[in-house]
Amino acid sequence: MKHVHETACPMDCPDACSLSATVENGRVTALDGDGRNPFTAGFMCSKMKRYPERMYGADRLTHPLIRDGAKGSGLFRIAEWDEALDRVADALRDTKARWGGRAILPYAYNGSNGVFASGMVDEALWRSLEACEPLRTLCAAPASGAASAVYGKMPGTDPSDWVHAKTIVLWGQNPRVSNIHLVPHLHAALDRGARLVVLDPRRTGPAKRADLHVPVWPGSDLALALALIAEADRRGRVARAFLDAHTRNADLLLAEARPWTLERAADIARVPVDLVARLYDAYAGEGPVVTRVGWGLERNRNGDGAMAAILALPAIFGHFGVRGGGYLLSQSGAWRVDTSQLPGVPNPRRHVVNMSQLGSALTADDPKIRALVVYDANPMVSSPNQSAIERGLLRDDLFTVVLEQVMTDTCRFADVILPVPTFLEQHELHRAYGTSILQRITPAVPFVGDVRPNEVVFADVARRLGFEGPAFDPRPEALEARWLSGVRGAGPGDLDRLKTSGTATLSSPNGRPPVAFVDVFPYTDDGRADLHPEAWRRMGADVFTFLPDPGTPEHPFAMLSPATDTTINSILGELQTTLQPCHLAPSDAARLGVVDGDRVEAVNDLGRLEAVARIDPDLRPGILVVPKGIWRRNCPSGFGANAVIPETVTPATGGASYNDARVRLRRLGT
Ligand SMILES: Nc1nc2c(c(=O)[nH]1)N[C@H]1C(S)=C(S)[C@@H](COP(=O)(O)OP(=O)(O)OC[C@H]3O[C@@H](n4cnc5c(=O)[nH]c(N)nc54)[C@H](O)[C@@H]3O)O[C@H]1N2
Ligand SMILES: Nc1nc2c(c(=O)[nH]1)N[C@H]1C(S)=C(S)[C@@H](COP(=O)(O)OP(=O)(O)OC[C@H]3O[C@@H](n4cnc5c(=O)[nH]c(N)nc54)[C@H](O)[C@@H]3O)O[C@H]1N2
Ligand SMILES: [Mo]
Repeated sequence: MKHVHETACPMDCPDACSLSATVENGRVTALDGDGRNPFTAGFMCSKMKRYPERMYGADRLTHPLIRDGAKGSGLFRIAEWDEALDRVADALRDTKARWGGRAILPYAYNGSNGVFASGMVDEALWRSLEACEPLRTLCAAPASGAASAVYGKMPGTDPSDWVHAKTIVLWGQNPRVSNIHLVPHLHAALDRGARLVVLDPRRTGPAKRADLHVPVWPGSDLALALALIAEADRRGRVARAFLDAHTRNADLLLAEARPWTLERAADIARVPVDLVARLYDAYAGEGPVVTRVGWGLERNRNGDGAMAAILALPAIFGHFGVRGGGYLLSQSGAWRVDTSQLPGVPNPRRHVVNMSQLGSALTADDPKIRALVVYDANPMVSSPNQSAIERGLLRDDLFTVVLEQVMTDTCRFADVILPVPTFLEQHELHRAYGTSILQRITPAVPFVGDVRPNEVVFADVARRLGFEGPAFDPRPEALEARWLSGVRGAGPGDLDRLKTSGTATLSSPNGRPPVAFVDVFPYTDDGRADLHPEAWRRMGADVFTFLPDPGTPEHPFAMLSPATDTTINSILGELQTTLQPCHLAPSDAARLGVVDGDRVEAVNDLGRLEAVARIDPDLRPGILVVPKGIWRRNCPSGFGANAVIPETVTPATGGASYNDARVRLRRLGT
């Protein structure tokens, strides 16, 4: 028996492919792209082709497990659900009774899943217990915070409009890897004569095709953006009429930028000044100009200010108001969803824990975390300061439960592991962030093993603790209805299509994607863009003051850990067989006596990692690349990029600063 099941990919990726799953005798045997999502248009990435191997692989979790050996030993015994759930409920009840809700830490990111996987039943439980509130800063905190503060997260320039652009700026993004369905739109524009500008420390694929590649030193984007703004001001190139009509606080931003010259920014970015002058010309020249703002530039101490200043550029230069001009960051705000109200559940003020500082949270005394609930996350691999996290997870007085699909590096430290289904076995609703598409996900096959979705697990735990009511209803139809009732941005009939076809996109009155400042205006209170965000000033966050490079003579190398095309964060990392690489520039390799394939170590005060040296002509001297998401089994000393990544965060949004890792590099041998 063979049939095809229509579904959608919920990975943490802008694209959100619509997929068809081939099902033979109750098993998914293949995944293919299909055409229901016009953006992904029938093709899918190669990494997700391997998802069935993950689903049925040796690491798949199919039964609840209870620790049966020392902490971290990885020894477990199979248990019935009732026993496992009783343990979890007892631990939460006891912790709350003895130490208060502040001793319970839920640790959840988005897990590469849909909207049911977090923020729904789980959130009702945490509010009821007055548990710690995790601040979701592992990714996109500066991006999302700046997009909200400046434009209220209005929709950006739709990729299908890029063909109209004269200049495309890819700023801190590598779409060939992390957003492949953008590439055809990029090529279509280039084929029509558009110019391409890339700002990236690495010579990425698009950088090789670019008319201008600015190989910025990591963390210097704030300086560059402020210098562009100041230069526009000095040369009278500021779009004054637009600023007066549509923005607030532009003069504050101009004043903030004034001390920055192109020379000073070039110095900070460690690039020749003529490259910065050409960057200025690209912004000041003929439009439409569209900036694709990526996430690479936010992952450092200056991330908040860099994001806000770059987002201000289309306003300063007057790039809005035309098809193909403006910016594209995340479209996640397009539907204007607010699901913060949970029916019948109080919303007390809770102790906030920044997820990028888990190591500190688990080793602190006030509050001392006694119960940790990890779901939709793999902190042993993905979160900063890996050694501190390991020390915390090894504490004998910490009870840890992990809800997972596969035996991740984090699971090995659990007291209880609760197995959950993958998107091919489950009901979900997924909202894309590269376009506005919503897609309903239904099970392609029955559960693999004795697994239960997050929402069912949290409802079961809540019931054991005496919490009940509509907010704890885990049925997919109830969750979908509740989520959809929070949508504020849908046009007439937009959501009806979800019911009939399982997908929905935002429509615009003329049937074409909205043009900013023509069809849509900032979703801020007054409909204006706030170029020097008041929200941040009120917090006292000084985001536009450039913080200097954290490198020292002892730790001079800047280590980046970007996405690769074989994993999504750490997902699918279990299928990898190659050892962790560390890419370095040929001149650095020659100086250190390193040849390709040598064993090297990167060290700083936080920790050390070992890797296989890869000489990379696309890197400038002084930069190392160790990809994110590598599992311990592929790390020669058991430590990955996050072993040397600090817990320092950005001033306004608390964003992780992965690319602030500074290390020294040493050859260990062949
Ligand atoms: N295949 C694949 N796709 C993915 C993911 C994945 O893991 N694998 N992850 C998904 C997720 S969760 C996200 S958030 C997105 C991320 O997607 P991207 O925005 O592409 O983010 P990164 O890969 O972190 O970095 C992008 C680029 O920024 C550069 N960069 C690093 N530091 C700086 C800097 O200071 N300034 C500038 N200008 N550039 C810098 C890096 O060299 C890199 O080429 O991709 C999503 N898509
Ligand atoms: N060094 C370094 N580290 C980074 C980054 C970097 O640039 N450099 N960038 C980071 C970025 S962009 C991001 S977004 C974060 C991601 O941080 P995390 O979300 O912690 O990392 P993932 O590897 O995506 O882990 C998600 C886990 O959720 C599980 N999962 C999927 N669906 C479900 C579900 O329905 N229920 C449950 N219970 N679990 C589920 C998956 O199996 C997977 O193990 O990591 C960041 N880590
Ligand atoms: Mo991310």
